[in-house]
Amino acid sequence: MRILHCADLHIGSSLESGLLPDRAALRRREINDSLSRIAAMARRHRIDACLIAGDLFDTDYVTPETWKRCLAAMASATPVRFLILPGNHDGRFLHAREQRASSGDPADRLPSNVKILTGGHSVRMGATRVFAAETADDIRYIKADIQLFNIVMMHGTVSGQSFTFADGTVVPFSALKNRNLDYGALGHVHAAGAAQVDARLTLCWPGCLEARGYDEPGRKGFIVVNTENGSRRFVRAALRECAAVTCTLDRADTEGDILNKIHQSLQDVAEENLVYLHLDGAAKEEEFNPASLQKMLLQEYFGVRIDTSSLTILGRGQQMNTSRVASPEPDEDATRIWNPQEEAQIAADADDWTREERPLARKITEQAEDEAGSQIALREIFRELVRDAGLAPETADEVLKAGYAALDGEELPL
Ligand SMILES: [Mn+2]
Repeated sequence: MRILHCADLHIGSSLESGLLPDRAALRRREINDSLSRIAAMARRHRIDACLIAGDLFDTDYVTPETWKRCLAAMASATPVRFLILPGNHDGRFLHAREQRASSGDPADRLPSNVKILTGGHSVRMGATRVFAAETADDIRYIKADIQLFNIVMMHGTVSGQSFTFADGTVVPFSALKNRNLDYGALGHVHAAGAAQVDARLTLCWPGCLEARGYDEPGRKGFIVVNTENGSRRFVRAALRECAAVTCTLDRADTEGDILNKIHQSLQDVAEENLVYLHLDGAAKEEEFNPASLQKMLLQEYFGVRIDTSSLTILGRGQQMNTSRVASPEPDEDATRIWNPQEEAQIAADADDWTREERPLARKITEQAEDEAGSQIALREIFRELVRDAGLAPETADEVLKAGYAALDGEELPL
C-alpha cells in the first residue's frame, strides 16, 4: 500500500506576507487549490490513501463553498482514500463536521472515500491501520497489531526525546516505544523533519505543503510511504518555495559589485519562487539602495524580502546598524532523514514522481494572466475582509452586495 502523507495546507490563509497585492491574490488561490492538486496527483500515482496530518484549513471558519470544493476534490480522486486529522487551526471545525457526518443527516454525509479521523479512532486498510491521537490518553489506548503496518497521526512538535501536542501536552518517547507502531504521520511544524523513536517507529513530518511566506523557507512537499517495506520518500511538489539566501557584501563594493554578488547568490533560485535575501557584511550607504534592489528583484522573482538586520551600512562619516530582526531558521537538514539509499530505491520504483517535482512554473504564469480567475480571487479576499471586520450580519450583507457590485463594474446604490 502506498500512502501520501501531507500536512498544514492552511487553506484560507490570508497571506499578509509582503507580496504585491495581485501576487498575494494569486498565491491565495494556489493555496486554496492545493488539496485539489494533491488529490489529482494521488490519483495519477495510484496512491491508496492520503493522510492529512492537521491544519488542512487555516481557521475554524471555513466557508461552505470551500468545504464543498474540498469534498468534491477528494471525491473525484476515488478510489484514493483521505484521512483528515484535526489540527490546532481547524480542530473545532473538523470535529463539528465529523459529528454531523456521523449523526446521520444525509446532507452532512462525507464522500465515502473521506474520513475525518479524530483522536482515539482508527481505520484499517488491508494490512495497514491508521490511528489518530489528539491526547496522551489516545496514545495510551492504541492497540496496534504486531502483524500490521501501524501508523499514528498526530499534530505537534518533536523536541529531544518527546513529542508535544499543539495544545502543549508533552508525551515522552517512552510512551510510543514498543507499541508496534511503524510510522508517525505528524503535522504542525512547517519545515520537514523526522525522529527515530525505536527500531520500528519513525516520526516524520513533511512540513507545510506550500511556502506561504518568507518564514517558511526550504523544500516543500509531501512524503510517500510504502507500507510493504516501510520506505519513504520526500516529494518536492510545492508550486512555490521560499529560498533563503545569504549574501555577504563588502565595504569596498560598488553598486555594480553588489548587484553582481546578489545575482550570483540567487543563480539557483527559480523565478516562480519567493526569495528571502539575507544580507550581511558591510555596504557603503551611497552604493546600496535597498528600494531599487527590491524593485529589480521583484521583476525576477515572485516575491522578495530583503533582510538587512546583519548588514552594517556605512554612511558618510558615520556607521549605523539597522534594527535586528530574527531571520528564518535554515532547514538544510530538513530532508536529511530521507535515507538516500531508500530514496534511490523508491525512485527506481515503477512510479516516477520526478515529473511532479517543481511542477507548474509555466502553468502558473498562464494562470496569472487569467483575468476571470483573479476576479474570483478578489471576491474571496473581499469576502474575507468583510468577514473579519466583525460587522453585524445585516451590515455585512449590505457591504458584500455593494462590494460585489463594484467588482462587477456596476453603479453603487448610494
Ligand atoms: Mn498546527
